[in-house]
Amino acid sequence: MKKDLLYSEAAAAYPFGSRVVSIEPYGGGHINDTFLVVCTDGEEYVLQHINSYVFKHPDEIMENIMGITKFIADKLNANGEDSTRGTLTVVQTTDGADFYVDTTGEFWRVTLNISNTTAYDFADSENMLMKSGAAFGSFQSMLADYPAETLHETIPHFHDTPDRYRQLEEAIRNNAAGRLEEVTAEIEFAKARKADCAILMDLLAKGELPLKVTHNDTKMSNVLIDNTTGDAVCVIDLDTVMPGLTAFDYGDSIRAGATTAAEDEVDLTKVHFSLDLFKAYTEGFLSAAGGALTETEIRTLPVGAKLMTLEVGMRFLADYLNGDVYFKTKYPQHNLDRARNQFHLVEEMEQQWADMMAVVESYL
Ligand code: GN1
Ligand code: MG
Repeated sequence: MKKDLLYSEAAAAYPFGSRVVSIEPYGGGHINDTFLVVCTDGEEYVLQHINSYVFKHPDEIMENIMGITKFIADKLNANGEDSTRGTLTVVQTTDGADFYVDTTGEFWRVTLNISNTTAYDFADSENMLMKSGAAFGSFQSMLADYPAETLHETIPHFHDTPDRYRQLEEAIRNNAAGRLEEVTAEIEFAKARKADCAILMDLLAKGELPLKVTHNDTKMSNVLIDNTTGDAVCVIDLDTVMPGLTAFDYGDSIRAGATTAAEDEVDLTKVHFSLDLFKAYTEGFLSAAGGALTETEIRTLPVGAKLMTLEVGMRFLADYLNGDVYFKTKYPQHNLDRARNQFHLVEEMEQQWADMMAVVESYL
């Protein structure tokens, strides 16, 4: 049973005092619970409950986030840029802590809200997607000299696609929600791609792809876009910043951004992989991060796109079989609809594979 969220208790741990005008649910994340706190002086804060089912060590997440945001802020400030817009700023409790643990043991944090910005579920133009690509590309280059060995692995094997395949097999064996018969076609779809799952992890094991500090959850909605200028202002949702492959970040952005419909669009005739959006993102990402990438990293970017899409499709499918215990859902078939949507995109990527390869190879 889900506990009641003690958001008022959490808010009271912060120096808002009697200035609070409203606390309302905010954003569309699938994992954490997010609230916007508006104060009398117009100041806005983001209050978040960290999902303790998904994140077993929220204190380690906060240690990562403090380290990363300070590191980026120092670079932005040295460059004369406003770090309170360019990166997240964690607000301390009245006791001077970086997070608050409520009376039921749940973890909370507060960051400054970055005003006059929007998080889009999917890009509404090539230009917007290109800008998000540049934002994630420069996020990765800004962290290129971050001491990676100090980062906690917040979710082990997060983008280990063969391990995600194994988790799907486990969900099939358990059939915990009794939904197995409904998903025969989807299971076949994943099984037919079992060998593909290992491509990136094998190259990593052979030392042919380097480990970097990556964001790992680079969907369009994790970049804030300025409402006035249309520029990408800030990369958010730093819970999964961990050592990873460039192809993870690039690939997850493509799966979420180079599509003509939202991740849970049910009408698959509206869901298409868009080569134009793919080109736009690639241009943005490689303009910011490309200089530091090896030839193998660049050549395997399309593999990242396909595998991140297949992987999250398998995760949605496994969660459907497990009874929707991981991702937030709005209706019973939600996870299955998401899985079908993502598998449909995988299929379209496979059809346009030669064109995708040609785009990235033009950067070599
Ligand atoms: C989750 O937290 P949120 O909604 O940004 C998930 C990602 C998935 C994404 C699919 C920690 O991201 O891995 O790609 O949903 N995050 C975690 O929309 O599992
Ligand atoms: Mg997230």
